[in-house]
This record gives sequence, structure tokens and C-alpha cells, in this order.
Amino acid sequence: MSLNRRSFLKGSGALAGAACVGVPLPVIAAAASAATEKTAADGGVKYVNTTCVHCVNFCGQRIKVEDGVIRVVYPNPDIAEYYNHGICPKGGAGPFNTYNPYRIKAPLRRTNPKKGPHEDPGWKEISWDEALTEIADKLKTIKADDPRKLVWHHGHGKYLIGDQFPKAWCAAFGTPNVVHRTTTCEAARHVADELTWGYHGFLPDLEHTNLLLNFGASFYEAEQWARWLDHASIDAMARGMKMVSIEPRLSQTGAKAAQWIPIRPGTDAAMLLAMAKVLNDEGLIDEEFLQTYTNAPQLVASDGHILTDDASGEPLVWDTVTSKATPLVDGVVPALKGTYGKSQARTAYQVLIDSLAEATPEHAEQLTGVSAAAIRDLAIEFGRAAMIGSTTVIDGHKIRYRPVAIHTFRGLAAKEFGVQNWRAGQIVMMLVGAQDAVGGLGLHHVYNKPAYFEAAKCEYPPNRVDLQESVYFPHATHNVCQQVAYTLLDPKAFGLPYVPEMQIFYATNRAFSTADALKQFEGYAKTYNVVIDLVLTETASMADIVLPDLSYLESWHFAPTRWTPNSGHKAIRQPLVNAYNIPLDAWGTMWELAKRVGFQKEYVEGMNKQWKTKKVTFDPTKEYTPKEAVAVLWEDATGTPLDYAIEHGFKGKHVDTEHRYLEGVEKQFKGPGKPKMKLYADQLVGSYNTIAKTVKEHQIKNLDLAYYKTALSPLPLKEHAIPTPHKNAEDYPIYLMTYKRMYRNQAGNTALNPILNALGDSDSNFVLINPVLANELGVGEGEEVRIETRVGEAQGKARITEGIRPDVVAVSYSYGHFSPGFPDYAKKGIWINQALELHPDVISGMNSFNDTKCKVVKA
Ligand SMILES: Nc1nc2c(c(=O)[nH]1)N[C@H]1C(S)=C(S)[C@@H](COP(=O)(O)OP(=O)(O)OC[C@H]3O[C@@H](n4cnc5c(=O)[nH]c(N)nc54)[C@H](O)[C@@H]3O)O[C@H]1N2
Ligand SMILES: Nc1nc2c(c(=O)[nH]1)N[C@H]1C(S)=C(S)[C@@H](COP(=O)(O)OP(=O)(O)OC[C@H]3O[C@@H](n4cnc5c(=O)[nH]c(N)nc54)[C@H](O)[C@@H]3O)O[C@H]1N2
Ligand code: SF4
Ligand SMILES: [Mo]
Repeated sequence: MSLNRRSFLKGSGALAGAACVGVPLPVIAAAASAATEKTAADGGVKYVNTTCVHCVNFCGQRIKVEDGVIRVVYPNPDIAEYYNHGICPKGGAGPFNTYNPYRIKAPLRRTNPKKGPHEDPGWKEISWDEALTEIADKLKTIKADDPRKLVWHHGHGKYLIGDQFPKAWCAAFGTPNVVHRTTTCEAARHVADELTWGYHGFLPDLEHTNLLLNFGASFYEAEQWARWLDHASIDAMARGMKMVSIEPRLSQTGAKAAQWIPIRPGTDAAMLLAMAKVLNDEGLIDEEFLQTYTNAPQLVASDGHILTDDASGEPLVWDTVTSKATPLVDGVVPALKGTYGKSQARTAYQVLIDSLAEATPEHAEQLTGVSAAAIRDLAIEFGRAAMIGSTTVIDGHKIRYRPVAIHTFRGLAAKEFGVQNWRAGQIVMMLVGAQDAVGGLGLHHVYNKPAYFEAAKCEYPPNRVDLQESVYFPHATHNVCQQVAYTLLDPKAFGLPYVPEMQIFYATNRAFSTADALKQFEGYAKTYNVVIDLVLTETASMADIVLPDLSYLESWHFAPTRWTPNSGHKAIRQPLVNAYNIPLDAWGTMWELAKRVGFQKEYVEGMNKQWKTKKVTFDPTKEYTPKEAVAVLWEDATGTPLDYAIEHGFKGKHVDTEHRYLEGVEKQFKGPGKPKMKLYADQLVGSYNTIAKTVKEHQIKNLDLAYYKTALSPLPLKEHAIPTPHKNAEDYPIYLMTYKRMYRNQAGNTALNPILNALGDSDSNFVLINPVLANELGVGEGEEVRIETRVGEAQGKARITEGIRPDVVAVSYSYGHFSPGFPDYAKKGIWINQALELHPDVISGMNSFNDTKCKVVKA
């Protein structure tokens, strides 16, 4: 039997799970292909093209429905040229979450007034009308009093119906408090991008990359672009690309890399800065790129500001032709290095060089545990592989060619100094000129928001309960979800001018998924809560009323999608079944509440604004079903009727070379008269000064200015490789980190999936321990160990493996559930989040997950 790769992938995804229990993938793939062909003509069988929104990869799927029952999930083969080839075990097993007997099937009201993580709410079933009436009455009271007292939270809900709907709904209600989960996710990565090049999101240009340094993006297990990165990286490696994985734990991605560099958690900035120093010292620098695209030549005053021209307000550079400080205009050849003028201003690049004086590989070795020789070798390999100065011709366009990329997801982001860690990565990329180059890192919507280049407004008193963009989290452009609970515990301490009374949680198990998690429960006990979920999660335990929802296989949505370097697509999600005859999905619930409270018209007007509808718009005088709402969005976005989407599931398009390489960095930053990519993030200097002023003016007590000064440095520093627990938790010798496994998605419903729990050891997790540490502790494989931190403890079975540093233990996520609403089989394993210390990144609000230190003892 022979299978080409494409048909193999087409068939394999759906049943990949079964392969883990011993059936070879090609056999399954052949059987699956044969099954599709055989049954296609059968009566009662249909194949529906839809989008998986079970996780954030949004794969195209083709689903077999037989006599109204979902039978098999396949990847949609038509989407392969635009995005996913295969699907993952979660997607293949997804229908078991829809058919899950433990789903919430009717509205529930709490009967036990005492709220706490381990209190049984004493749920009592009530009618939809009773539930909606009670919620609408609460909302009316709050709206009349002070609508800001309502806090709306969503997590995965952002993708299930799009955050445009909740944003429109909250604006129409009158509250600024709409809070997404991104600071528990990857917010720091976004904010580092925004500060550097004016928007966020990137992908390595894998068709052309020759050397990929992967700092903890786990794209064979997790990641948000995994279903493109999986096949694109495999193809790239088959072509000869070398992948190096820099991560404390050997992930599945690391396992396929040519080289694994086990770095100590939380210390990447030190390694990246040392690499920057080596590139400088070796002259492996793209001077032309730094001069013409970045603010490297701009003159920095002694107070950290960039000097500007009195007349035009434009930044000054030192012109080597006229020996004068001048804005960058035609004819000016700016100095890249040096100190100039009466004020002895240094170029931004010189400031970087000076700040790197002590960032030697030897120094980095002490922090990172990676040998100086390995750091030096990698930097030189990277610098040479970048082929600085080279170009290539594609479709008649001569384009910068730099076939090297640094990629990351939560590896660099999910930490106390997440922004600075990824800024360090971006700086290394800038030094070799690899952003938006062929084979480099393709940036998304470059300079789409010029405001990201400005100092933050540093609001005080804060308007929002999560303190977003306040003096506390000045550049938190993605909300600060974990902060809500802390503010609720003491609103006055943060200067909040009102006290929130009600929270609605839509598709998020927030209390379970943040660090220092028990504090979240305390915060939620302060308010009247509504939870909309599929299952009775830990967060649902804190609710006064719980509402059911339809799953992603049961409801309509103009689905989110993922772009790739050479394509984009629009897609819908469409209902296949309604397993428990649930009458309203979350979208319908929001619609109904807006109607009952009396802000439906404003809500619909807000929908047009949020979705930026142009040709086809929502009519504020009309009633909409979810399907009709999707029709508006689809038709407006694609110009084709909904029927097209119902038949095909998506509409794709390829992007041309110009769009791919020439419309980002090239168009926005190159040459005179343009804004510049920020090698030196001067807006942080401005933000810090405003913070300092505000703190004095308002005598703010709970903000440590010295800490903020270091955190908001315009350049990453070695201090950003020393998270607070590394410095202070002296009696806790071991580093503790966390990661995701393939079998669980996020903090809730996949724990109940019987198929995902049947794949070998997938029903439980464990503590990854190196044999050296295990020996020291006298712990054998499978024996119980206890992890103790300064905030909590957790216990579970040891898994002894060489795939982790000896000074680190790792525990995976979304195990150890304890909700009384979950069956026992979904509760196995370790919940590590209550033992993780929380030291948010103060620039972005990002939650820290990988910075805690601990003791490990044999239990
Ligand atoms: N230790 C550790 N902690 C972590 C992570 C980690 O790697 N390690 N990862 C972090 C990351 S990246 C993130 S994004 C956060 C996510 O953490 P959460 O915000 O908790 O997860 P979400 O995916 O946003 O929400 C999951 C909830 O949505 C519900 N849900 C799923 N589908 C539907 C639906 O159709 N309708 C409704 N109403 N509900 C639905 C699920 O049952 C579940 O309760 O966790 C973070 N926490
Ligand atoms: N199976 C599965 N897939 C998912 C999800 C899921 O819950 N389950 N969630 C989705 C979501 S919302 C997200 S945000 C993505 C996240 O996707 P990823 O960021 O790719 O995955 P994570 O496991 O959260 O963390 C990334 C890696 O960072 C490593 N790491 C930890 N600390 C450090 C460090 O200090 N330095 C370095 N270099 N590496 C470190 C971990 O070992 C881990 O392999 O996954 C998405 N896909
Ligand atoms: S990767 Fe995510 S979106 Fe794709 S099939 Fe798996 S669960 Fe669905
Ligand atoms: Mo995430």
C-alpha cells in the first residue's frame, strides 16, 4: 500500500488518537479514505464543511453526520492549500464533548449562599424565563445606578462568537469592563510587538527559513498556529532547515529539532542579550537595516528621551556628511554608533552597545545555565546564516533575504518580564535585518496602530476594574484578566471610583487558569455572578446562576481563522446537531438580555461599529437569529451569499509577493520621512515619567517606582532575566514551570472527554523530574512527590525523564480539576496554578507562569 503525504494527512488527523493505542497511522488513513468514499452515496449521510473552534487553531473540518448523529471528523481537504492539512486528537474527539452527558442542560440557580472553591453550590434547575428575568432585573438595577459595576469576562468565548459582540453589548450597556483572557495567554508577546513595530502577530517565513530558533513555542502540542506550523516546519526541515529548540523542558517540538538547548526558565532575555553582544562584537550586524528602518541612529539624550527637532518635532540623527544633528531626510547619512553634539547624545544603537557591556555569554551562562560556548556558537551560526546584505528576486521583486527566524509563543511571553524577553528576541532579529525579509519573520499589519509608538496615557484613577492602561499596567492593550479579582478585594487601594457588583463569565474558567489561583476565588465571592459554559467548571462553582450554551458543533458563527505567510481565508461554523435541545446559545442569550433590559437598538448599532460592517450591515430595527447575524457578517466580508459558506465552509485567497514582503516593514519604515521600528523603545521612557509624576501627585502607595523604572527600561536588561522569585525565594531551590499537553485544551471541557482520556496516560498528569534530581530526592518513577512554593502546594506522581533540566520540575495544565460538577474521571492529576506565584509583567499586565521557585519532597 502506498499513500502520498497529502492523502495520508487528509485521513490521519481524524483518527490520530487511535494511533496512540497501537494502530499504525497509514492503516487508519487508508480505512478512513475508503470509509468516506463508500458512505458518500449512502442515504441519511451528509458531509458538512465547518470550522473547529474547539481550540484556537480554527481548523477546517469536514464532518460526517449520519441520521442526525455526528460520526467522524475529518480535516477539510480543500483548505489544505490555505491552512491545515490534518487535525488533532482533540478535534477528532470533539463530538464527545458535545455529546458529553455531564453538560449543563438547563439553567441552574445556586441554593448555598456560601461561595468558595470547595463549596457545593447546591444547584437547582430553573426555567430559562426565570433565569433570564432574574439576570435582567439585576442588570436593570445596575444600569440605572452605575453601569460600570458590571464586569463581563470571556476567554474562549472571544472566538466562539467573536469579541465584537461582547464589546458592542457592554458598550451599549454602559460598562468599560469587558475582559478577555489574553494576559493569561500571550499578551506580553503582543505588547512587545506593538512597542517595536506598531502591531502584533508574526510567523516565520518557513518556505525559505534555513535556521529557526524556537524559544518555547510548542507547535506539535499547543500553539495558536500549530496546524500550519506543523506541516510547514516539517516541510522546511525536509528541505534542510535547521530547528534549534531553546526550552527548559524537551517538548514534542524540541524532540523534532536538530538541537535542544535546555535553558533555565525565566532567563531567556539573558541569553538573547548575550547573543546580541556576540553579533555586535563579531560585526555580524545589518548596519543598513538599522540605519534605514529602525531608530538605531536616533540620538538619545542623557535622560533617555530621543532628541527631536525644535521646528518639526522629528527625531534627530547625527548626519555624518554635515556633522550636524538633523532629522533623517534625503541626503543624510546617519551615524549608527557614537556620541555627538554639545549634549553628548548617544545614538540608540550606541546605548544598546553600552548596555550590553556586561552581557557576556559568560554572564548569561550563570543566569541561564546554558554554556557560554553554546551561546556564542549559536549567535555566530545565526549571524552567518542570516546572509546579511543579500537579496533575492521573487516575482520580479528584489527583496531582502535573511533566512533566519526566532519564533516564540508563551515560552518568552508567559513570565514576569515577558515584554522585555520578547523585545530581546526582536532586537536580535533587527540586528541582522530579518523582519519581513524572505526567510525571516513575517510581521502582521505592520504599524497598523501608530498609537503603540506613543507613551501610554497611564490613567489614574483607573476607569476599568482590570486597571488596563492605567498607571499600574500602562501598555496593557489586551486587558488584565487576572487583576479583576485583586481589584475586587480592595477597589479603594487601586483608586477605582466604583465597586463592581456583578460579573458575567462567558466561556472561561478564569479562576482555575491563572497563577496564584485561590486569590481569584476570593475576588469572585464579592459579586453576583452569572456563568455561561458547557460544563460546571470551578468558576461556575462561584456563580449565582449558570446558563447552558450550545457547543461549537451546534451553533452558528462567522468563525475566526488563521492567516499564513501566503494566504488568508474567511470561514463559518455551522450547527450539525443539538444534542440536548438547548434553546439558546450565548449569542441568543445576549440578544435576549439586551432586549429585556432595553438596549437592543444600541447593541445592534454597536455591532456595526465593532465588526466594521460596510456593504451589508445590521439593521437596528430588526430581530436577528444567530444564522441571520452570521449571514450579515459573511456577506459583508466576502461578497458571496451565505449558501456558499454553508456548502464550502470557507473561502480562501493567496496573497501576492508584494503583500507578503513589501507592504509591511519595507513600506512603513524604510528611508527618510517614515516612522522607525523601535530598536530602542523610547515610549517606555515617556510612560515611566508619567507614572512617576502620577504616583507623586496622587500619593499612590501600592506602586514601587524603582521596580517600574527597571521594568519599563527602553532596552531589555539582564534584570529582566531575574524574576522576583528567582531573587527572593531563597529557600526554594528548584525552578517550577508549566506547559500544555496535546490531550487537554484549556481549563474545562476537554477534561471530560472520554476519548482524550483513553490515550495511554492522558487522563492524568505528573511532575517531570530529571534522574539527577530524582536520585537526590530518592524518588522513583511513579512515586508521589510534593511541590511546595511560597503560595501553595501540589502533589502528584513523578515522571522521571532526561527531557528536563535537573534544576527544574514541570507540571502540565488543565489537570486536577475539583469542581463538584465534574465526574471523578475528569478530576485526576495535578492542579499547579494555586502553587504558582503571580508577578505580572507591569508593562503588559501579563500573568507569570514560569517564574516560580519551589521545594520538591518525596511525599
Ligand atoms: N498552568 C498553566 N496555566 C495556564 C496555561 C498553561 O499553559 N499552564 N495556559 C494559559 C492560557 S494560554 C490560557 S489562554 C488560559 C485559558 O484559560 P481559560 O480562560 O480558563 O480557558 P478558555 O479556553 O478561555 O475557557 C475555557 C472554558 O470555556 C468553556 N467552553 C468551551 N466551549 C464552550 C462553548 O461553546 N460555550 C461556552 N459557553 N463555554 C465553552 C470550557 O468548558 C471552559 O470552561 O489559561 C492559562 N493558564
Ligand atoms: N493541546 C493544546 N493546544 C493548545 C492549547 C491547549 O490548551 N491545549 N491552548 C491554545 C492556547 S490558548 C495557546 S496560548 C497556545 C500556547 O501555545 P504554546 O506557547 O506553544 O504552549 P505552552 O505549553 O503554553 O508554552 C510553550 C512552551 O514554553 C516552554 N517554556 C516554559 N517556560 C519557558 C521559559 O522560561 N523559556 C522558554 N524558552 N520556554 C519555556 C514550555 O515548556 C512549553 O513547551 O496553545 C494553544 N493550543
Ligand atoms: S488543533 Fe484545535 S482547532 Fe484544530 S482540530 Fe484540534 S482542537 Fe480543533
Ligand atoms: Mo492561550
